[in-house]
Amino acid sequence: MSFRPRSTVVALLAVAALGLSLVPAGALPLVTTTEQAFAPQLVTVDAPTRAHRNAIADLGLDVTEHAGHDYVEVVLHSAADEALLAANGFTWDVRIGDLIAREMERIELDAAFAAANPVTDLPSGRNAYRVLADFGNEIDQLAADNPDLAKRITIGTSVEGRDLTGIEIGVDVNEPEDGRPVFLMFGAHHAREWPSAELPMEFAHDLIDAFTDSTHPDHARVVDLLTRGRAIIVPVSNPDGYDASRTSGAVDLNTVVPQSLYNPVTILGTPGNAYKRKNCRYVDGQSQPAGTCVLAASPGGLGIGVDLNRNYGGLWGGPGASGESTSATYRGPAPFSEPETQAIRNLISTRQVTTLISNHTFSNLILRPVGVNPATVGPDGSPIGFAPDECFTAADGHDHGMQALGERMAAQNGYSNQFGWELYDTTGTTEDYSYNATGGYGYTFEIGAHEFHPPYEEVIAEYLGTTSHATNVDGDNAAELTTAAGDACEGAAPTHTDETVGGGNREAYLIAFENAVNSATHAVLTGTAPAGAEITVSRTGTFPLWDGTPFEDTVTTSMTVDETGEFTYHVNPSTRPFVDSRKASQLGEPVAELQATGTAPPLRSSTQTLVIDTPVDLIRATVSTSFPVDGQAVRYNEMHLQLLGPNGQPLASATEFGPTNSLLYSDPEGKKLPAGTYTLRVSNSLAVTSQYDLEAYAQDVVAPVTTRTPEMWTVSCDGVEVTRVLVDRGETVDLNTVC
Ligand code: 0X9
Ligand code: ZN
Repeated sequence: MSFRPRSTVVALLAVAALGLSLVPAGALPLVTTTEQAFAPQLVTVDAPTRAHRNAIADLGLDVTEHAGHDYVEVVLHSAADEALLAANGFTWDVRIGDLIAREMERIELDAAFAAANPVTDLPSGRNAYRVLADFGNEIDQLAADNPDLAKRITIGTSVEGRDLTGIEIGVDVNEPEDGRPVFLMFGAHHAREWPSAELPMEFAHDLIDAFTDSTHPDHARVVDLLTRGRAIIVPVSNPDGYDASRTSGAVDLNTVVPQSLYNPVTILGTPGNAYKRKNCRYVDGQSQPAGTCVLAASPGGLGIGVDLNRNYGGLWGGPGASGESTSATYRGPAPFSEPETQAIRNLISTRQVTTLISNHTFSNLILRPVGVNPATVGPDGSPIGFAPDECFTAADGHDHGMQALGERMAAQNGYSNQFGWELYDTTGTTEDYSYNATGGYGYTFEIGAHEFHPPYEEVIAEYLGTTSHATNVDGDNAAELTTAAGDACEGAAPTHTDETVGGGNREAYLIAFENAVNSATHAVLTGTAPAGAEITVSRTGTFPLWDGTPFEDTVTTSMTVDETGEFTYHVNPSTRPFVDSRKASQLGEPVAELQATGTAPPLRSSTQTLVIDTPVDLIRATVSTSFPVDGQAVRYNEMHLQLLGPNGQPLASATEFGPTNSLLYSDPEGKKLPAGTYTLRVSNSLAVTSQYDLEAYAQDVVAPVTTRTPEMWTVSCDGVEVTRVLVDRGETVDLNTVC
């Protein structure tokens, strides 16, 4: 591995800062001197396969989305992080050797930029990052200036009692709900990802400016959008964490105390939490006094809290989410254990959100469901598979699936359009939950090329599209992009091939909003009812957590019929995405199985046999290893797996590095695999332990129990159930006179 020693000056200052502690004595324990003296680093870890990247994330390290075909970037917050990486045999290069020093450099760059540019081309004209209070103040101002168009909404409160504030924008925003669909945007689930709050806030300004200014180039387009739909923007989803990261408390120390390399107050102030990721929950399930978070002992604020983007329901507790509370990806003690995710769940369950973007930083990516490798066998025994709406040929003959929409948005911001799982597995993320529970399209945007919060000038360029992107920042995700998304939607005509490209995230957001109001990509209910009647649609369904426990979600939304006595209700499809498609690929009881322990000495292999008496659809197998170090099970080893047919011919292999290797084999032409004796060969190519566990199953793909168990919306009028209706994506169903 290669280390670049971090600056001695900063190391000394960090130690000096201890003596000048701003933390009230006796509050919470301070971290040890060793941890304080370690400057957080951004390192590029050699990781040639996805399994390497998953393995690094599984160590509980703070893995970023910035990865290429052979590396992933990781934030090392402490000497312990560094030791853990080394102990597991990983090698790395240092990219930003001292994030604290970089933080101060950014502060200086931003101060110079702001001084030279009192006003910028952003819709708000801003020239520097906001602090938490700015968001609420601006939202209040926008609502006060545009009372019929914008209003403040408070969707809940955080662990430390801060408001979760949003802005709702649409024509006649204060009138009762009238059946228009919602485009929803979030920012700052992760504390340190400041641009992810800036861009949605700018989009709020942009929509209002374009609507109110008849000379604005997008005036007609935005009037149309805000007449046909509503935008809801929650710029800061993790206000406690954001505030801690941005200012280390209620005051922005960087504006109060002039910063310089020689100012230790700054070192203990903003940078102390500048790279915090999670929320501010100090002890699972317990409320805490405001201010606990910034005082908590945790290098870089990393250890404290729940990763809100692992805390959502539906497959909660699966791969890519840790059960260890100190991990960067701690999923929390239960799905929706955190008030921040509860509030977002409540919002998504009470409005018809047809398209959603959860903004993050960084890596220039547009990520879409699903979050785990589709070959992974899920809690119901079936492979997770692709999202059923990956491709969707609408009535206009064009492809309006999630892949195609991602592609159109990517043409604007220059990002790579890909699946969430392509870099590493995740479960419990916002868009996986919302898509599973509602069928509304959902994406994660990873804004920016290099850093969690780059100099502000880059934020402006990311919004306006003045950044020059090749395919993505290094061109380094291109290979993964073509393999995963390339041939997904063959046959459907591409949409909007004449669209101008390079319009930045503002244009990508507008395209997403247009998708949200486009009835070709959601569903519509029409009918008549007395003026003033309240029409409610509701659906309850379960989706398993990763351990198989059914987890219930209810969506209940309402609209009021206007004086015409006719209504048009834009809704998501009545059947949730995975309800049908997963049935088709359900696996039957094993016709043959093997559960064995074996040994394969270093650089040697060993074999086991699986005897199959009757032809079968598929064989799947998993080899796993673990070995103890200092009493702890360390799970990374290299056992490769190969499947050989009855005549000894190689059929499939799994050669990734990681705790497990899995393969799944079926006949390429869909024929049954013949009966016979199959061989599983386990090879040990990394000499740490010789013992392995092997499981193998031969199974048929069984037909669905019933041909179709679709879900229906239950429709009520003024609280009285009147009918149940089945409506698909792209369909309009006339309910006639409902009451
Ligand atoms: O890990 C996350 O929560 C997101 N990346 S970040 O660096 N901003 O933390 C990505 C979530 C969706 N991505 C995947 N499914 N991989
Ligand atoms: Zn994030």
